[in-house]
This record gives sequence, C-alpha cells and structure tokens, in this order.
Amino acid sequence: MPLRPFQLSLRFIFPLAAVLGLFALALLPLVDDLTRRWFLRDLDTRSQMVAASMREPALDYLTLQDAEGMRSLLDRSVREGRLHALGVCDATDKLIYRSSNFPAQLSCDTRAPKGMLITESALEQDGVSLGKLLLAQDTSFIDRRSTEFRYYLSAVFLLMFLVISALGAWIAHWSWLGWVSSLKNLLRRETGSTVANAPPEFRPLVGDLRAMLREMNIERRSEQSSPQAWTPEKLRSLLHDELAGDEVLVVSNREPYIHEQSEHGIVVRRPASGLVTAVEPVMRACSGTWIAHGSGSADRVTVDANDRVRVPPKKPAYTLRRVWLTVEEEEGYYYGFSNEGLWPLCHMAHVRPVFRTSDWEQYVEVNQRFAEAVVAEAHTDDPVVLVQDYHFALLPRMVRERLPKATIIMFWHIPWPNPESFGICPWREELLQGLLGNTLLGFHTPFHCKNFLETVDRYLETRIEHEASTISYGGELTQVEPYPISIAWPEQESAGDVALCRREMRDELRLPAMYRLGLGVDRLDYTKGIVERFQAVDRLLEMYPDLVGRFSLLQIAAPSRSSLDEYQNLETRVRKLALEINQRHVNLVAPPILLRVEHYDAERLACCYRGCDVCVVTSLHDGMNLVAKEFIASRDDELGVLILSQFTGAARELHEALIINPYHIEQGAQALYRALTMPEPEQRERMRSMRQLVRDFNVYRWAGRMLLDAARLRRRQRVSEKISSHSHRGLRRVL
Ligand code: GDG
Repeated sequence: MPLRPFQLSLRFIFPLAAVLGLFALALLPLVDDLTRRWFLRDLDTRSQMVAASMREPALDYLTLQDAEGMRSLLDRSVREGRLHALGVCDATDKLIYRSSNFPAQLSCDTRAPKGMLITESALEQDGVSLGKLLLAQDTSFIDRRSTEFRYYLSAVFLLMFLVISALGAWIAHWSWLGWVSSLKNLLRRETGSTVANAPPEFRPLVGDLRAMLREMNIERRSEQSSPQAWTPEKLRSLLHDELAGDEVLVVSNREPYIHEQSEHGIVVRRPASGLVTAVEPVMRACSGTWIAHGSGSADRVTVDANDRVRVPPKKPAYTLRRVWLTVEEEEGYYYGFSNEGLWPLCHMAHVRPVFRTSDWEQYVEVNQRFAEAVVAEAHTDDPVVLVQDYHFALLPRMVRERLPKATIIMFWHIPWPNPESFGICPWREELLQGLLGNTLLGFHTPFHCKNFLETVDRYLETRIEHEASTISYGGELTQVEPYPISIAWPEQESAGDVALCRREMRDELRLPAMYRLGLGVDRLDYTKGIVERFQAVDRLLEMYPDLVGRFSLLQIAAPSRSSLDEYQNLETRVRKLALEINQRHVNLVAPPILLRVEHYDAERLACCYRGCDVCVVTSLHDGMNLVAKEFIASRDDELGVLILSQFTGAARELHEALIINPYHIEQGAQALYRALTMPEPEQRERMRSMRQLVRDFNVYRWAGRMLLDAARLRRRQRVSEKISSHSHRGLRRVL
C-alpha cells in the first residue's frame, strides 16, 4: 500500500485527535461539576424529608428532655433515612443529643468536613426556636462515581476518535487512489481526453504535469544513455557509432563564416548569432556539409565551382555550401516574411507582425531553392538533415517529398507562441504542414513543445500522442522534443587572465581601476529588452546616487537586420535614451551608459565577459539566450553576477542567477544594486553551481541528444521498411 494515503490520513488524524482532546478537556470538568451538584441536591432533599418526618417526635423528646427516646429516634432515623449521623443542637448551638455514630470532629457550629454533607433543620415550637437538627450524609461515593464517570467519558472519546480516524483514513485512502488513477488516465490520455475535458480541479495541473513527466523521462533516458560528460570526442564517437557512415547536412540561413572585402583584402568574419555559436561545434565534430546563404561581399570569390568552401579557414573541418539569393529574394524571404512576420509572431514582444503575400511567395521560393541544394548535396538517399530555425519552416516537407528516407531534424531556435497568437498568420496551415515533414522537431523548452502540439491540434487534422509526444500526419510521424541549447565549454588554455581583462577593459574605456562595470551583449533587437535595461540603470542611479561616477553599463549592441524600419527605430531610440540618461547623471568620471553599436570580435567579447562585474540579460522573450551561458562559462574565477530575465529559456536552468521581470524597472534596478553589493562568497556559490550546469549541459549534449534520438528513429524506420519489403516480397511470391 502506498505511503502517501497514510501521510494524508495522518494529516487528518492529528488535528482530529487534537480537537477531540481539547473538547474532552473542556467538557469533562463541566459534566463532572453538574453531576456532582445533582447528587448533592438529591442528598439535601432526602435530608430535608427525614428532618420533616422526625421534627414532631424530636420536639416532644426535647420538651420532655427524654434523652433515651431522643437517641433511639435519632438512631432509627439514621437507619431508615440512610444517613451517616444525626444530632440535635440547643438554641445556643450546643450539641445536646447525637446518634451513635456521630463523628467526633463534628459540632453545631463547624463546617462540614470533606466527604460529608451537613443539612440543618430548625426545631421551633410556637415561633420559639428550641434548637436545630443536624443531618450528616456521607458524600465520598460522589467522588468515586465522578472518577468512574470520567473514565467512561474518556473511553467514549477515545472510541469516537478511533472510529472517526479509521473512517477518515479509509475515505482518504480510497479518494486518493481514485484521484491518482483518474489523474494517471488523464496524463496517459487513455480515454483520449484533452485538458479541456479533464475535471475542472485537474485542468490547471494536467498540462504542467504532463510536461514535467515528459521532461523527467527525457532526462532519465538521456542520463542513462550518457553517464559521462559530453565532449566533442564523445559527440564524434556517437556520430561514428550511432550514425556510422551516415551523411550529415546542415541547413541554415546564416553562414558560419562570412568572407568580406576590406581595405586590407578579404577578411573572414564570424556572425553574432546564437545559432551559429551552437551548431558550429557539431559540424566540426561530424565534418559534413553546411548549406547557408552566402551573404558576404567576398563570398562568391572564395567558393569553388560548386559554390563550396572548406571551413574553418585556419583548420578546415567541414564544407560550407553557399546558396545565392537576389536582393528581392532576401528582401521577401529573410527581411520580410522571416523577420517582419515570423520573428515578432513567435516572440510576442509587442511589435506587430507584418504579413505580405509577396514576402510569402519569396519565402516559398527560397525554401524550395535550399531544399534543392540539400537534394543536390546529398550523396545518399537517406541523409541526416539538420534544419535550423524559422527561415525554413517549409523546407522539411519539400525535402521529404524528394528524399522520403531522409531523417530530417529541425531545431526551432526561437519561442513557439500559443495557438491564438500563431493563428493570426495567414499561412499558418502551410507552415505547420511544412514542419510536419520533419522526423524530429526540437524546441528549447517543454513549454514551447506544448504550445506547438496545441497549435497543430487547433489548426490541422492530425493524431497527436501526447504521451509519446508525436504527431501523425498524412501517414508520417513527427516527434516533438525539448532540447535546451547551450554553448561549447571553453578550453582552459584559451581563456585570458581575469585581472588582465579587468584592467584592459577599464583602460580601453578610460575608467579608474576599481570602477564597477555592468555588461550587456546582444544583437540590436527589440526582443532583447535593451531599453528596459537602460531604464533600470537610470533608476538605479536615481535610487543610489552614490553610484554615479562609480558604475557604468557597457552595452555591446551588434547591428542586426538594420534595413528594417523597426530596427532603425530601435537604434534611434536606444541611442537617444543612452544620451538622456548620460545627461541626467553627468559626472567627471564616466557616463553611466557606454553604448557601442558595433560588432566585437570573439576574443574582445570574451575579455568583456571576464572583466565585468555583472552581466545583464533583460530579454522580453528569448528562446534560450546564449549570452548568459557564455558569461558563466568565461568566469573561471567564479566571480561576477548574472541578472537574467525570467522570459528567457535560460532562466529555466540557471536558477542561481538574479531572475527578474525586465518590464519591472525598479526590480531591475534593485537587482543591479544587489549584484553590485553581493559578497564574494555568495557570488562564488552561485557561479560555481551555474558553471557546473553549463559545463555538463553543453552544446555537445544538446546535439548529441538530438542525434541519438534521430538515430533511434532512423533504426526504427529501417526495421519497419525491412518488414514491409519482406511482406511485399512474400505477397508477390504467393501471387
Ligand atoms: C537565437 C535565439 C537562442 C552578440 N553580439 C556579438 C556576438 N554576439 C553573439 C553572442 C551569442 C549570440 O551572438 C547571441 O545569442 P542569443 O542566444 O543571445 O540570441 P540570438 O542571436 O537571438 O539567437 C536565442 C539562440 O538563437 C540559439 O538557439 O538562444 O533565444 O533568439 O553567442 O555571443 N558575438 C560577437 N560579437 C558581438 O558583437 N563575436
């Protein structure tokens, strides 16, 4: 029998015992007192009656002074009236006659001793008092009865308690079992129920519980399959063991290396992109082909006749295949549909999505072009294709139609909104159908997976297995899973010295050695909450003016999508706000906001992470946010504080950060103050724990788990193909 119902019953039994106990404690003296009074009243009445019956003869004997007669009257009355003793007092309160067992200590003017009741009855003749009768009764039996009564009453209470507790435990046990089994049914969806038709008391729980259980299952599964830490070597051997000889192709819009013409000749640039940061280590490990848009001014001159170039330039490990887009195509597919439509649609950062038919047409066209590039680059009919992000929602189905045996894995790097929000997209069904061409579809968090399943449920006729997290559509199965993305843990030798970085950073910014620095690193994007971050700094300096001239925020804002109005407006707004704040807190040392709208190279950026005191991430909505993890990974001194928006995927993992709501400016300001005044031991404790997590849950694990799941699905598919080809052959032979 499970322990849980007992725990529940105990929670009920202890209060019940306390209540009954208190009740008994209050009731017992009351009842006791009442019964005692009843007994005494009865005894008194009996004494009065005896006195009344013997008054006449007693007066006679008194007047005649017949001592013998009086004594015999007294003894007889004691016997017949079942009294203890009887006495007669004269008018001066002197005891003149007594029954034979009259207690020696009793007299006419003493009070009744304990255990005895004394009743007095006047003896008068013609209005003249001749004395009084003294009737004594033994009351010790009342105490005996009272003790017995208490005993019985306690026994009754104890019995009541036992009966009620047993009943309570029994009811709790059965209702718990019933509750658990209906909850299990709901979670398993044995009855095909949905959250909406769950009993009202379960509704808020069911979705969360399902997500939690799934997350736990996934964690357990992957931990069992990978007890040691994930490294590039482990990923490589996984690719070797699980996908032996299989071809791996990556598709993304952004290329990992951009060749640019400059005055010093052709230079190679790494883009500021979370996606590139995450996928590059995987490609290095599996040496496949990465298909991406060739956007650099020198990209065309650096590829071979097949539009391919080996990268990384210094130590080539895989092939980059570039796809060329016209200006119109880039306008419609990338800037238009992807970044003015899908990006705000999925982020819900209060910027309205814009949907134009012409953009959509370009989006379809470019997806088709990339799908053709995949087919052209594939040397086998069943490659593993890793599709990256929202620019290619249609591509999976297009590839599936050409390469039905391919294992197509897509990772959606941005959030997935709820069905209502997604529903405003005029091409929602087409996008969902495209995505259901995937074998495996990954999101950062279980919450995004849940939103996706609910969106498909709302807009397409499919069969969804929530327990297995699969969607069956047109005879094909898509597995939907959370894979929280991460970074590659830096190699120790590549890290610069923290003290050196602190000094360099302050020298470069012309700040005193002990100057406190906050750091923000983002693409200049409205989802990143840069305005809110500046406002928090402004508020901090209003609240703590001592910090003016002692603290600044260095904001690195890498220009991004700058041809779009929304992004130009953001840049203007950010620059203006920085200026206003700097004018408001003007001082001789440094402006509070040090805004750098430029791209930093990787080493310089790493030095900033190491040289700052606090890293501030205030995204209004973010799939994961890699900046937070990069900051943590770079702090091998275990110091520095991370302020992290609750609306990032990273906040689900990095619980030791100072988690804030970026819309609440005062909260942001207070978090900044707390970070700047946090004692080193606390910083160390928080940082150590987050570093452990980021080290273990690194990007190799992210990719490894996805590829392991893909390998499993691939094996399953091969087995089912074999079975169906055997049965076809068997059928042909029979025919
Ligand atoms: C999307 C999702 C998700 C930034 N400025 C510079 C620079 N960066 C690098 C950072 C980091 C990356 O760009 C930004 O990554 P985030 O994760 O913060 O954000 P997105 O670019 O929006 O990425 C996001 C991510 O995809 C991965 O799935 O986490 O939620 O929105 O690596 O270091 N790098 C250099 N100079 C800069 O100036 N070198």
